[in-house]
Amino acid sequence: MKAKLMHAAVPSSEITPESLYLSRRDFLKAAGILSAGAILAACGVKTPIGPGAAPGSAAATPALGDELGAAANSLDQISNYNNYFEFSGNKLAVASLARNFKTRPWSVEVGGLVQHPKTYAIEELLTRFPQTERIYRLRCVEAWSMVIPWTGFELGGLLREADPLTSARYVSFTTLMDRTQMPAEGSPLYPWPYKEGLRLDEALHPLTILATGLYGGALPNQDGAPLRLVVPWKYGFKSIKAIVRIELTETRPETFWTDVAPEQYGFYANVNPGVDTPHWAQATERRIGELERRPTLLFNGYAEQVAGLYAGMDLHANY
Ligand SMILES: Nc1nc2c(c(=O)[nH]1)N[C@H]1C(S)=C(S)[C@@H](COP(=O)(O)O)O[C@H]1N2
Ligand SMILES: [Mo]
Repeated sequence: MKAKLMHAAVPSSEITPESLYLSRRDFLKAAGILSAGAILAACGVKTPIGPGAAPGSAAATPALGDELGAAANSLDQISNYNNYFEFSGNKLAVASLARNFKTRPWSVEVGGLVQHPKTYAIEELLTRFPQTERIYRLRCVEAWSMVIPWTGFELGGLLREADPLTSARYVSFTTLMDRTQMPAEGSPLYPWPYKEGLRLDEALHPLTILATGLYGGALPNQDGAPLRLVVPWKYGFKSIKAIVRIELTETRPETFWTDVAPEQYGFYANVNPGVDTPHWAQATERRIGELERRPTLLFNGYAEQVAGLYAGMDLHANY
């Protein structure tokens, strides 16, 4: 029943059933076309070398997982447990409320402090920038997490095309404002539309992507279709959904949750087991589908790639 709900959200022609996706990958692996190492290298992640990592061993492991060996969450889990306050604060209700959300026509305005401001049709973004697969952990500040096989493209490619002026230091992102489709945007409790922001160097980091799909198929509406930011080393609220505007700015942009409760949601929001936030202890997390809690990793396990961005910064004061 859940699976039907989920598939209804995206035209079935655009969805690759999870089982088909996995078996196709097995085929590619067996044929030597795709190796776990190749996938990880594409993610900028070093493949572990050791007794368990002999060449060919990947083909014997059918499950899809992250570079730390954790299995990916199922499409059913990823598309039925969602934070998307424009539709509902109830994670289990978002999928059905977002079912008829219109993702076409869709355009994204790129502007602000750039040489080449431009409004892109979503189709152009999908064809112009190379789409890659990234299996990332998503860690919500509420202390739950998932492993998600995204399709998407590096935000850096788009920003380089826009060509930021030397005065540009931040990037701001804005979600669609449309009360007819997103009922909660009529609520006076929140400062709509949803906004997020990154420092320019964070936005240009190769791990930062704009996601356009999941499990080789289209991005379900509830996960932020047609275009959604993914910054895997930061709490999930930075990964803004249904983006319509990307703007380069000189000063730090206002962001939705920081505006709602600054003591709770910092601008940086780097995953950090050593810095508790007022409502949630952050040392451990619940991976959706697991019973035992697991330890939370500094920068969500991406420290090797991103810690350098914060050299010399006090991570407690700047959370
Ligand atoms: N526009 C918008 N983007 C959003 C949110 C939201 O409410 N509105 N929720 C954020 C939060 S808190 C999280 S944890 C992730 C959840 O992504 P998922 O539902 O695909 O797992 O989306 C983020 N992006
Ligand atoms: Mo979140």
